[in-house]
Amino acid sequence: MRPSIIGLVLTLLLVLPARAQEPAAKPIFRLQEVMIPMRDGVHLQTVILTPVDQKGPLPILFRRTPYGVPAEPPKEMPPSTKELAQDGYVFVLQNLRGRFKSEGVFKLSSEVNLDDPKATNETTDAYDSIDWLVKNVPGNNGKVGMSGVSYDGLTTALTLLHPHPALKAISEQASPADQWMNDDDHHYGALRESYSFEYAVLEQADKNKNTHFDFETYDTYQWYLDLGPLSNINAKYLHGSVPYWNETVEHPDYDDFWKKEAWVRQLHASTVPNLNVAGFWDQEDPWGPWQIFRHSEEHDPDHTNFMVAGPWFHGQWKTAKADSIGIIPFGGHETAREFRENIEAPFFRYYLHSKGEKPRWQASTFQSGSNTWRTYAVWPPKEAQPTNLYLHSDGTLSFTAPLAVESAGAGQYREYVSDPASPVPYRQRPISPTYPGGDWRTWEVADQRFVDHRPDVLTFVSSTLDHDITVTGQLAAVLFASTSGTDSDFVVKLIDVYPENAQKADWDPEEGPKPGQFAQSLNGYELPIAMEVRRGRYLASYEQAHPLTPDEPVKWGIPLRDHDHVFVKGHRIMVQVQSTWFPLIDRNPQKFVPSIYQATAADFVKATQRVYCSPAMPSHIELPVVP
Ligand code: PG9
Repeated sequence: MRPSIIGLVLTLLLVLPARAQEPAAKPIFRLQEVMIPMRDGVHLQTVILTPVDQKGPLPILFRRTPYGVPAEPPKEMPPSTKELAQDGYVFVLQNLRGRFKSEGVFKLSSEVNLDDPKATNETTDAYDSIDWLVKNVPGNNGKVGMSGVSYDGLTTALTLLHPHPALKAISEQASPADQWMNDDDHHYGALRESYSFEYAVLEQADKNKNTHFDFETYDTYQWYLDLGPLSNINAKYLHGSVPYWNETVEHPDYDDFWKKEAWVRQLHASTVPNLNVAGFWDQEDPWGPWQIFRHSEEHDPDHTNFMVAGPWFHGQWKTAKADSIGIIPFGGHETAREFRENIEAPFFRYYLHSKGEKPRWQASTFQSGSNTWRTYAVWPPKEAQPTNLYLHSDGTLSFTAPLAVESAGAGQYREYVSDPASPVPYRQRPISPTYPGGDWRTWEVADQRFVDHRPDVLTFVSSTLDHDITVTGQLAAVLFASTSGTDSDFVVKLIDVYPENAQKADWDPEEGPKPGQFAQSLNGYELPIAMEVRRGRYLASYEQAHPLTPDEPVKWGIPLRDHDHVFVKGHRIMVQVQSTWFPLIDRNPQKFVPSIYQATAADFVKATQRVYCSPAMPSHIELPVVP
């Protein structure tokens, strides 16, 4: 027996009997369930968790969720709230109207009509609940905070439109702001097919649970392909039973329905101190927090609007450590714990316990590539210089614009055929369902070599960098591109290519890698930094779809969101361009039809796509380079 095994056996012999006699852990909170009345008489199921060792008055930390509230008090603090709990809070959790035991109808809606005094919505429900809580929860100090991730972040953020006076601080984390423009359901009008379908089922198929759609096919790529036109979702599966899905397919364009959903359009000031939190690799709501931050910045004389962003998947800052994402390490940092300890807990401590100090920065990020925490007096930092990185027709990328000589004749462009019958997968197949979580969480950091070889993916790559390139701020792509069809999508990916020898092999030189281990290496890894899609029919107007003119090159502006990343010396920069991204984005028929959601199988046609790289039409990426 090896010494370590002997030690383990002894430890088990000593510890196990002792453990068996240990009394069960005592709850650290008392749990009380109440039904809180709203202004229209609807009651909402609410759980109040009071610390058993409460000494004096405490602030309330309130979270409103569609996902269910606990029936039992926790025996130990979950990692997500450990650091906060040390300051002492009464935690309150509430099911949204129409979910679980809460009365009323769950509309999956962010519409807030402040002009209608009779209307109820998530803003008024939060207001009425806070009013009840400060009057009825024993031992509260009259100060309420709200925070939550994603839907719970949305219900937090919606309080900004009409906050209760007792609401002293909030932290919206990964809240959507405009579901047609760039959050969970669409990106610039391109439907996030797999996500919006699976999420609508998750939340609206059954009031009393979160429902996972039962796919008959293991690889969901195959399921969505076999489904054919999108109208088959209702025809074959839902039969009109899921209201949000019906609304989605009835409103393809950016019409009044979506504009009302886009609640952030009503926000023009910082109305409550707010710590906005975003993940750079958030696969659901990477954009909303930046919009909420920017809208609040329109009037913030007291500097109460803050932005934090890190290299995280959706909600990863609430996991125990976040010392890596996928196989990308964060240089020894436990970014989630560090965020909670150094930013989130002090923020609420200052506003709800009147202790410590207010953040001195406007934005703080964990910058990827350099793996360091940064703070910024203003975002984006003034010193960032807009710098163009050009696509060349020989497949290279460089900071010099294309010359006339290199782009004579067919050298003006590169082309490929996009076939909706064989769309480019958005991540390596087999593609698991979106829920429960699984691989979905980290698909945005997946190595893009899995599509390198496809004839319908164009690749442009720079030479090896001889110095670090830091990009901090908003990125964008500008493509000059044409299609032989009358509608089409272009997807752009900005990629950080690791050196071939980024990492030493850590396998036995004799035995070689264990199964699967060879692929788990950073050598030559193609890490996406920014990715986005645009749909041709909405190039001229979001409100009214227009056909494209076949083979006529036009300018495609493709915003790539806010980032803070260092492309490190020795790496290369890559750009991939493609026209399908399936089943994340529904297939564009490539033939203009009034609504893609009503397209028939015969409408889906192949198209020849051209990306121009000439002095007159220099496709490029706009990078905010910090000198
Ligand atoms: N991304 C989810 C969501 C938020 C808001 C509206 C719809 C969906 C979530 O994770 O909660």
